Amino acid sequence: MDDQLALPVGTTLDRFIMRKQEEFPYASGELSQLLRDIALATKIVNREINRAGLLGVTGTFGQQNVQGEEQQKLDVIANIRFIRALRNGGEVCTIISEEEEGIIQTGNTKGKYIVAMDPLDGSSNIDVNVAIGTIFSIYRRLSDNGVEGTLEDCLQDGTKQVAAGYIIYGSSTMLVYTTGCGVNGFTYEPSLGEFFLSHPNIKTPKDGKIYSCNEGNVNSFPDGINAYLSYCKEQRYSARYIGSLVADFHRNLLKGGVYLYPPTAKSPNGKLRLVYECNALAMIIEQAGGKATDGSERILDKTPTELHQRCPLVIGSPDMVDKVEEFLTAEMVTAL
Ligand code: FDP
Repeated sequence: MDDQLALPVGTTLDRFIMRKQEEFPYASGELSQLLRDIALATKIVNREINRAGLLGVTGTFGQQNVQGEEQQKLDVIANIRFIRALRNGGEVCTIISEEEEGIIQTGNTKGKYIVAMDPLDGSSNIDVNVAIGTIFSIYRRLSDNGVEGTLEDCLQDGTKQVAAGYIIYGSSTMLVYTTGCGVNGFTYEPSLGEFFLSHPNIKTPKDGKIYSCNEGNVNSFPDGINAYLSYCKEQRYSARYIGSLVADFHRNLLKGGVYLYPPTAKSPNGKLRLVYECNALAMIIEQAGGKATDGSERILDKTPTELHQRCPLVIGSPDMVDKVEEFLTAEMVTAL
């Protein structure tokens, strides 16, 4: 009983990052520092989100971002907080953000890393107290140290990510990340101001019974996707769609399921962004034993040509992603 009431607090994120660094004898500690900088920005953004209703920072900012989407005040705040933390940390030379059209130079020309991020994902849920998130990818720069990062540094294949992660601001706040050796999840303890390892070595179920997509778009989904959705109903799967990519992804990662954002009439290339949404989640799901494709091609093999490039996404439990692809292939064969 005593044990249940006073559980040990466990490994902090800082200690975990330090231990992982020690496993690599030549590691310089810069990536570890960068991960700590992200964790610091997360704590600040978490505070702003929790107090948003009281501080009057809900609602729109009055401007559109580069995608023509209405920016929320918290989108802008999160963008500023993350950029500031990465700039002050010193390890990042260049940043790509959903909220900014061009690449952002931090002034740290000796920084070895590039960060691509969606500082606040799921904007439509901000004002209604529903889970939202942050997504990030970390790349090693290709250009020489000592100069500003280049567009080429920012348009690397997803396979080149050295780390990727997300933060979910939900019933509790969690940071989940991978450096290519498995996926680990940390839960924030607000009274201590620390993240603690709560979900070590996350593996996604091989198969699942949850499908997640915006079925309001069925009239313009590809036939193969609609055939798959009919199959889900025949199988009596559960439909679960929050409309915050991070939250939908996180639930399916833990419980087993598939998330789909196919091409639609409004977004013929899908809605999600390859460089700072799809790639990070694709690396995480693969590290957890799952799959991510655009319906036919592995996400991590796609070479981005533009910073804000969109791409269809099918991501989740491997057997479910395979099944979606089977339906899409059958559609192509019948269309021949
Ligand atoms: P949002 O535009 O609200 O920021 O990243 C884009 C995203 O949210 C995802 O988080 C979410 O899954 C998706 O768009 C929701 O799009 P729909 O409203 O078209 O379903």
